[in-house]
Amino acid sequence: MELFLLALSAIAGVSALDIKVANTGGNATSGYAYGVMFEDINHSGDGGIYAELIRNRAFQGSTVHPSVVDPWTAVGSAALSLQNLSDPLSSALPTSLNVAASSGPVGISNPGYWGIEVKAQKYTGSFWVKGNFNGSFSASLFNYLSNATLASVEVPSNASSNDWREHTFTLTPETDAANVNNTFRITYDASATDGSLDFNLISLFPPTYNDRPNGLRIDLMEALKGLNPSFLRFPGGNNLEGDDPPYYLKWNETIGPLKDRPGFPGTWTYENTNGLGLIEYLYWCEDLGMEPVLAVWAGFYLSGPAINETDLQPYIDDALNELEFIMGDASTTYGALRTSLGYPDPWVIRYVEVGNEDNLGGGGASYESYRFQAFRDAINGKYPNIFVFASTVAYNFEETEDVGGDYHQYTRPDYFVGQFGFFDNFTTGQKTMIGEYAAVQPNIPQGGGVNWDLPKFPFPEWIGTVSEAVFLLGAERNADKIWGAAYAPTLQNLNSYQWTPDLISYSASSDDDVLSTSYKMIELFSAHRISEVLPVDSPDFGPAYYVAGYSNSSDSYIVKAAVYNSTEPVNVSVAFEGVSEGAEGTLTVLTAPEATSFNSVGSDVVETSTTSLTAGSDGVFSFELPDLSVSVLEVKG
Ligand SMILES: *[C@@H]1O[C@H](CO)[C@@H](O)[C@H](O)[C@H]1NC(C)=O
Ligand SMILES: *[C@@H]1O[C@H](CO)[C@@H](O)[C@H](O)[C@H]1NC(C)=O
Ligand SMILES: *[C@@H]1O[C@H](CO)[C@@H](O)[C@H](O)[C@H]1NC(C)=O
Ligand SMILES: *[C@@H]1O[C@H](CO)[C@@H](O)[C@H](O)[C@H]1NC(C)=O
Ligand SMILES: *[C@@H]1O[C@H](CO)[C@@H](O)[C@H](O)[C@H]1NC(C)=O
Ligand SMILES: *[C@@H]1O[C@H](CO)[C@@H](O)[C@H](O)[C@H]1NC(C)=O
Ligand SMILES: *[C@@H]1O[C@H](CO)[C@@H](O)[C@H](O)[C@H]1NC(C)=O
Ligand SMILES: *[C@@H]1O[C@H](CO)[C@@H](O)[C@H](O)[C@H]1NC(C)=O
Ligand SMILES: *[C@@H]1O[C@H](CO)[C@@H](O)[C@H](O)[C@H]1NC(C)=O
Ligand SMILES: *[C@@H]1O[C@H](CO)[C@@H](O)[C@H](O)[C@H]1NC(C)=O
Ligand SMILES: *[C@@H]1O[C@H](CO)[C@@H](O)[C@H](O)[C@H]1NC(C)=O
Ligand SMILES: CC(=O)N[C@H]1CO[C@H](CO)[C@@H](O)[C@@H]1O
Repeated sequence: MELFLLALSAIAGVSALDIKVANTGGNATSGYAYGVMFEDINHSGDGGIYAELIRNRAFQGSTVHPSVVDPWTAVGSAALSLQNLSDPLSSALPTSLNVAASSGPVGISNPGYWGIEVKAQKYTGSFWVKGNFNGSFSASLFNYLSNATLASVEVPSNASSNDWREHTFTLTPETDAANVNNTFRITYDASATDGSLDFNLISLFPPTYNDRPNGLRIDLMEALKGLNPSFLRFPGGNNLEGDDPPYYLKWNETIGPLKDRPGFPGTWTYENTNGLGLIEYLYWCEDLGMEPVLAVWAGFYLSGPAINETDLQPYIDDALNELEFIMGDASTTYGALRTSLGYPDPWVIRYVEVGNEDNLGGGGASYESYRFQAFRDAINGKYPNIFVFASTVAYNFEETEDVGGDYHQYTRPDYFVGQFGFFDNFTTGQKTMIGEYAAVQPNIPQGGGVNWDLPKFPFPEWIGTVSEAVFLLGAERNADKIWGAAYAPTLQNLNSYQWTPDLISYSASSDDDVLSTSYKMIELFSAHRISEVLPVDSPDFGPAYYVAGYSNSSDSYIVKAAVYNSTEPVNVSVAFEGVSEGAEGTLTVLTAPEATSFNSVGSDVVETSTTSLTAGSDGVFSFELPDLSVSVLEVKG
């Protein structure tokens, strides 16, 4: 490659960075992707982005998490108990709630996922009931601090002791409630019953993103949209794998009517409803313009054991069935199933990950020797255009050149910065994604990586965010090999979580969403996509780290940078080949008051400065970048 050389006068200052960016000779990227990683951790799905407001709506349970009545409580003198009726609502939902009372106004009350946000908007609800009742149910939203009924609707009973009957209703409060200390209630006059009624699958949805039935929470979808994400990796994560036989995330149990979804014990201490299922994930991708990156179960539970090679075929077939369900037309068995569920148009899958972190927990030997290869061969045998990749970069598979991997890193800021050059030695054939990364603990004098026995940051901290930026720049410089990156975990319900730090935190109130410092950094980088990484004359990294490139979507030159561990501001001069004196550029710089600053409910510490710059003689842009800053310079081509 021919480098463009330019004489620059040396700039005074301890830290200086002079770079000259060529306009040819770079590597095209595959549109380096900032994406989203998802699994149901921290009530990310149930009680998170899945908009269902009722917690424990169908009394789902397992040997791991037996069914419970909690958090339902009785209204009036009713006695609540769980029962497995001989004629359940469905085989998937065998357990229901018996409400016994002989007289008076009685019923059941649910506090939602640590509150229910009530606004002047339309709520859509339903419940199933069995038993004799001549009268009307009352469905209502109730504030338990003021005892005010916020909205109420009469639902004429169609109940019968012969079979389960679904009742549907809408509720439209006239005003926004003052707080989320609200419950949803169903009440009725017990004297018009035979002494008890059985309830199941009691559901209430607010408006959802793009008005999807069984859809997603609007504020959290908008937060994700702000990241301009390219892909969604789902449905896990550890949650895909399951802890112990026979429980893992079975795609076929996450489709169809909610009454046919049994749920399962996820790996993060609670029973998943499976309301957020395969179709919902695909609409999520569609609605945010994200490429689906589908992880399939690879024959390994987190606790071990791996499925033996001779027993693996049914699971491989199952992955093929899943792909046929998503992509097949109505003439195929599973394409016909999808069509019968009301989704005639197939989706397209181009990326499949085999399992999750299969180097951990004792699954490595079987993964390397037969599991990965068997899934990949079968999937590519039927779908040659799908990029099937491994869940780790730990192994040399037989055909090293063709095998892509998934690199995960949770570490400390200094360690991340030390990894700036980590991807330089990867090969283009490896085509790696960074499926999970986060700075999770503060630096320690002796250096080194994470210590899982010690506490983690409660929220992403600024020094960690800057270190992640350095790491991402090291990856983006190698964007011909590293095709995308996703922070993890993405979502956290502040009222019940297992893991910190997280990218976006929230509670029942959409006013309290926390977009972390790392969110702000990714938002900036993701808004400036590089389609070609351009060579830089005399690269010199640290304390300023950077990547330079061209964006064909905005026809502009871009330099993304992060400054870490500098004792004073770095004087930067950037010249772009072909850009001359007087050219206009925009510099956006993110900083925070302290290395330890973090965003929390109601507080955003990230300061954004946007400056217009004009190229001086020889097309040089000169500016200063402070320590612990993240920045983007954009110059229209
Ligand atoms: C219902 O059946 C499940 C599965 O057999 C069992 O674990 C549970 O204890 C039963 N619940 C009740 C209330 O009988
Ligand atoms: C109101 O709801 C919030 C959020 O769930 C909770 O933290 C708080 O304790 C509740 N207040 C009362 C008085 O129940
Ligand atoms: C709400 O009702 C409960 C139970 O009847 C009562 O104890 C409480 O004082 C009431 N609160 C208000 C604000 O009226
Ligand atoms: C009552 O239930 C029966 C049996 O499921 C159904 O055919 C009928 O349409 C229902 N009526 C109403 C008003 O929902
Ligand atoms: C409901 O009404 C029907 C017909 O009027 C009557 O036969 C039945 O006994 C009533 N059931 C109850 C629980 O009141
Ligand atoms: C879903 O598929 C798995 C694996 O093939 C199977 O074990 C399970 O029984 C299926 N579930 C249902 C409800 O058919
Ligand atoms: C794998 O095969 C061995 C030997 O036949 C057997 O002992 C073991 O139980 C099998 N493992 C599983 C998970 O089926
Ligand atoms: C940052 O500076 C500290 C203190 O001098 C040093 O211990 C650490 O190694 C430096 N980190 C990096 C990534 O350069
Ligand atoms: C990359 O490879 C070179 C040459 O083998 C080696 O010196 C260097 O340490 C490697 N870099 C990393 C980050 O592994
Ligand atoms: C931009 O470049 C990428 C490759 O880096 C290519 O895939 C894409 O088609 C290009 N887009 C346009 C509009 O030229
Ligand atoms: C382009 O890719 C090649 C091969 O991976 C690498 O040697 C070179 O440094 C890359 N160029 C840029 C500008 O990153
Ligand atoms: C750490 C933590 O908050 N874990 C909670 C996750 O959610 C489950 C179910 O709501 C709780 O039981 C855990 O305590």
